[in-house]
Amino acid sequence: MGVVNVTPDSFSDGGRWFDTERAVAHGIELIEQGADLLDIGGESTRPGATRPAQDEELRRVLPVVRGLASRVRVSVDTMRAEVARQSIEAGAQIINDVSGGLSDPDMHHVVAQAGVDYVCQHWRGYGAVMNKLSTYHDVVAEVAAELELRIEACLAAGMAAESIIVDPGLGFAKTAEHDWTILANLERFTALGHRVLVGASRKRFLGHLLDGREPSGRDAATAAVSVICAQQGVWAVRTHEVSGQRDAVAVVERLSQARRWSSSGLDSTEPGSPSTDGD
Ligand code: PMM
Repeated sequence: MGVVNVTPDSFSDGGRWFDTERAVAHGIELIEQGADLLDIGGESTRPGATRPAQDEELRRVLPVVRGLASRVRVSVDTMRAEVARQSIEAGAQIINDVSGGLSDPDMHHVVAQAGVDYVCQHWRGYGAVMNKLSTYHDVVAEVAAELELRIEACLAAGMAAESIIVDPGLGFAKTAEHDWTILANLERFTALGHRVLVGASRKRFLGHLLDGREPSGRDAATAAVSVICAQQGVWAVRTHEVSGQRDAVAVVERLSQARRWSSSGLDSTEPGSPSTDGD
């Protein structure tokens, strides 16, 4: 899932794609790099961020959705039911709600009525306060339990179980230590029985690991996280850069094919086996 932030203030690419034409061109570039989905967002969720008014969010997002939805599956990153409703009308097939429905009481009903897919992320509060909410005894158990409650709310509003995608929400009311603990226990989230999405791209916990390196220098580390996610059966990773992530996931897929071949007793140099072109 490639990220198209139509915001002046997102932490890793704020302002770069902040007009319709540039945002659509960036989306097309990510499709060319191999993105299967694009996530379009008009509100920065970084710690300390202030929220745009709803009209401003609509003004940022809708033309970009219209410009990209005929080319690829489009997701819209919003916490507002009205933005979700109008985005679906404009062609979005997924609503990515980082608040899991906690921000807007109408969100689950709008999504359920439209019958589109819904990313239900773990969340405890808006960017302005979320760093104060990162207290856990057992982060994996608590995030999984809080997500289960949100899944129940989605189902109660009439969403089909298959349309729900869960996301542990790396960096959302979580310290770097919490993010690593979640990544070390991804099976707890795939065990919830829904598709899982992970958004690690260029995040703070990778910046800490890399001694404070700038967000744009964190893509190789992000690709390493994408490998771990692919190995753990995560359905999608949300990333700012796509080509390196695609390559990383291709290695995991090729390796699991080689494992299947070798465990079935077949030799990869046999006719009809994957290419042996000498590289
Ligand atoms: N992270 C950000 C924004 N939206 N959505 C989901 N589902 N998961 C995430 O981890 C996530 C998200 C923050 O990153 P950005 O400012 O680079 O968009």
